[in-house]
Amino acid sequence: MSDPSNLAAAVSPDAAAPAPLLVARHGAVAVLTLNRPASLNSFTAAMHALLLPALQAAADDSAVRAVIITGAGRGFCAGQDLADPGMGADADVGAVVERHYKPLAERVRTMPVPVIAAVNGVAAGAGANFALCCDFVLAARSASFIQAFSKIGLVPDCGGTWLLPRLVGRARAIGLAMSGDKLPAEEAERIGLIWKCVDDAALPDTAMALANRLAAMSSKALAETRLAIDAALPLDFAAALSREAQVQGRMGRGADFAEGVAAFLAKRPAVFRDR
Ligand code: T3D
Repeated sequence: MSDPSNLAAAVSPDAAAPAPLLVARHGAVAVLTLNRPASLNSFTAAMHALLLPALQAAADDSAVRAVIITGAGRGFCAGQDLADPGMGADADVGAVVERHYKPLAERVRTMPVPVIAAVNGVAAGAGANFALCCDFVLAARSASFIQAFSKIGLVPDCGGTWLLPRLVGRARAIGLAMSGDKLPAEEAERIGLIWKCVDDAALPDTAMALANRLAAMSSKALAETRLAIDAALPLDFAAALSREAQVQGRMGRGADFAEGVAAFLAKRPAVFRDR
């Protein structure tokens, strides 16, 4: 993936200001880079104005088969920019969450293709939970995760209250959210909060290799797998089995299944097209 700032086509609402989001395409992989490094890529209204449309564009583009989200500079994302006018302490915080963080979390969790967070540095507040919304969280060894909300009198948002107990259990969810302590990437991997932690220098290439691998798979099967696992959580075993049968029936009628089986029997790589 190398330095995304060299590769990205910047999109900014203000041509004079550096674009707060960089969007690049590498074959079937879309790379979105949060680009406010001086403020650890904290979310502003201007960044939100680009981020959700960029995710939507990736969802709508049938040539995109995986998405990587990462940060420029030494941080991934420090959550809400607490100094952004209309978004910080003087804001109707509930309205900000409704308007920005809820659609963002929902968009990531329902993408038709896998989404990888390549967490290059600190991920705090909504920045941490935005990463945790992604299907894979790959983190640089020097990165960390902070549920910073309690320190400023808020509760976890951007899906944190739902995600944390499911990922690491109630005791750790409560511990992380109440303490607001910094959780190093290695510890985050050890307790199952994230997929993997890799050496800092290896993060871009590891993320791109994973994205390319996922892009070559059946996007439909991967998206339905995410949905099936989330949908099964509140179900009893019998209901989960019934849902599996119903979804598998639909998948079994799809072109990707026919192609997967044909490729296996012919001992050739499959070419999946469904999305
Ligand atoms: O409307 C709403 O508010 C609702 C939405 C809420 C969702 C949320 O995300 S609430 C949580 C908001 N985030 C935080 O509370 C985290 C605040 N940041 C920090 O605690 C620390 O910056 C970090 C632990 C993340 C990193 O610490 P460190 O020592 O590595 O860096 P630093 O020196 O604190 O930060 C570097 C610069 O980024 C600094 O600016 P400066 O002094 O160099 O000009 C700092 O002010 C700026 N920065 C970091 N985080 C934010 C920020 N500026 C604005 N907002 C931030 N969230």
